[in-house]
Parts: sequence; C-alpha cells; structure tokens
Amino acid sequence: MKKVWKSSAFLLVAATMFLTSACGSSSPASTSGSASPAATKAAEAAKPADKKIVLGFAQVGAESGWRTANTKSIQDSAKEAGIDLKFSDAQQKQENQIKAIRSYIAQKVDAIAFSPVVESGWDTVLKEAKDAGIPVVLTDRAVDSKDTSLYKTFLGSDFVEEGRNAGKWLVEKVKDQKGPINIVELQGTTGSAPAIDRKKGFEEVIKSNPNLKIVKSQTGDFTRAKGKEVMEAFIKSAKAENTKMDVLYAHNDDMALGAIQALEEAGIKPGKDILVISLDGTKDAFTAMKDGKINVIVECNPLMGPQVMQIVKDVVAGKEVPKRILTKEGVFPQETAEKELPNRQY
Ligand code: GYE
Repeated sequence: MKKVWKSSAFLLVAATMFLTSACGSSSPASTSGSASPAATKAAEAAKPADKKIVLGFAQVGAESGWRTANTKSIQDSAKEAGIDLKFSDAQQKQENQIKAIRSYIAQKVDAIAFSPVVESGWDTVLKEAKDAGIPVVLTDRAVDSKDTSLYKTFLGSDFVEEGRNAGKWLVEKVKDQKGPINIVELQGTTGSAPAIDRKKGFEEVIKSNPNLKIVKSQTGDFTRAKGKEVMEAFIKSAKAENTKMDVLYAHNDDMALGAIQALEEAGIKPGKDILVISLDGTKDAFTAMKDGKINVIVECNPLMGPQVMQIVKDVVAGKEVPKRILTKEGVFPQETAEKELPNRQY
C-alpha cells in the first residue's frame, strides 16, 4: 500500500512536471495553460508575468557527497528554470539557517526553500515567513512543527522506509546464521530527520531476529572524517572488551567510507570480516561496493532540483501542491555494483 502510494506520488509529480514543461513557458502566469481561471488570477496577483521568481535556499552545509550533488542539482535547475537563486550554506548549524531564512524574509524573496538540519525548533522563523506572506518549501528533511500550515509542502525521501530496507536486507542475509550478530551503527547528525528515521526503520525490522543486536551506536555527523574517528573508537573498545563486530550500519556513504578506512588500517576487511550497509548511493560508495568493501547500498536520491523549481513556480503562482511529495529510490546489493556504477549520476 505504502509502495503504491509512493510510486503514484512520484508519478503525479512527474506528470505535473511533464505537463508544465510541455507548455514550454518560463513565466508563472503563462504556465497556467492547465490551471483554472481562479489559479491564473491568483498567479497574476501574486507575481507580474515578466519578473523572475526570486528563491532563497538555505542549504544544510557541504557535509557529504550527497549534499554536494543536491546543491549542484538545486543550482543547475534554478538556472534552467529561470529562477533567481539566493543560496546560503549553514555549515550544519541551525542558527546559521535561521539567520539565512530571516535575511531572505527581509529581502522579500518570492519563496524560501530549505533543508532543515535538525527537526525541531523552526516554528518561530516559519511563522515569520508565513506572516510576511512568503511560501516555504521543505526539501530533503522534515521539521516536527505541529502546525503544518507553516510550510507548503515537503519534498524528500521516506527515511523510515530507507531504514526498513536496510534492515530487511540484513535480516534476509543472516537468516541461516546461528548465535548473536553484533551491529555497530554510525548515526547521522543528532536530531536530524534522516538520523532519527533511519534508526527507527532499521530497528523496527531487525527486531524480528533476536540474534541481531546494536551493540554500539554513535553519531558521525554524516561526514567521512567523523565516520572514521568514531569507527576507530569502536574498533578500540571492541578489542578491549573482546567483542566481535559483525555488521556496520552507516546512515550515509561518507561515514561508511571513513569507517572503511579505519577498518582497513586496523587490518579488518570491510565487506568480508564485517558486513557493511550504507545509505545514499554516491559514485564513491558504488566504487567501494564494486571492490567488495560495501555489501549493500540503500539509495537516497539528492537530484531533486527540477522538482523543487516546479514546486516553487506552482506555490508562487498560488497553485495547490500536495503536502508531501516523495522521491523514488532503490536498494542495490553488491552483485549489482559493477552494472550500476556507470549509471550513477552523483
Ligand atoms: O543521506 C547525507 C546528508 O538529508 C538525506 O544528508 C540527507 C542526508 C544524506 O548529509 O549524506
């Protein structure tokens, strides 16, 4: 049921994108060939047809390969869509994102899009945007605001489902194994939607096999350097306690790649001595998987720029958009690495 909804949501977005691009226009007023007269009126009132839309985008940072691809997708597609993009990098700090959003409000941009670094603490600034009449689009990560009127839509992955998919792969992989299977977990940024949800979905599924146990879990902040550092500490304490580490579950590719380095330096073979599960699906991770160092990658798609621009055009034109729009993604076990690597876009 979830799957059906997921793909139909994707199709809906794809169809909307096709329809509007088929109209071949760049101004919001003239894209309304398929809109009702009321929506056209709202569009004209909202924005003169000859003026470029100004979009303020408050990015999380540049913490990972995923993020770099996401930023490029946003920048390239803004250019393509004829949208004037104001872009800021918050260096993974919520206070910087809030500052950036406030400056977009002060500049009276037409729309604000942002990928909230953590889930909580956004109500005040979102209310300020709403009071200023500036529509907000959430991309990639969610907020936990109870008042959903504070934003127009949330476009991004289902992180709980990603965690479940990682868990399902593991449950199947070890189904014939006897005895305890120790998992170490590298969590994403503390308090971020992907870290919370990827943990939740994974734990929910691995519960079905009592042998599976998370024995160590710590944040590596979604970066390679931190992933390596935390894995080094895990290796050290596992040695001291004389415990085995059978599985590494990393919430993103960068942390997995950092951990792989730490494992190799300690003489442990990633992908063989320890199963490695990663998330995102960057080229670097697929290369490591082709080399046998990662066992499975659950994909998370960062290339959401074109969808973001279409949504921004629609909300600025006063059109209704679905409150939740999902991105489409897959699961890639090791045997697919060689074939899939040349297809990777990021
Ligand atoms: O998995 C990670 C990035 O929010 C989905 O953020 C995103 C995550 C992604 O730093 O690599």
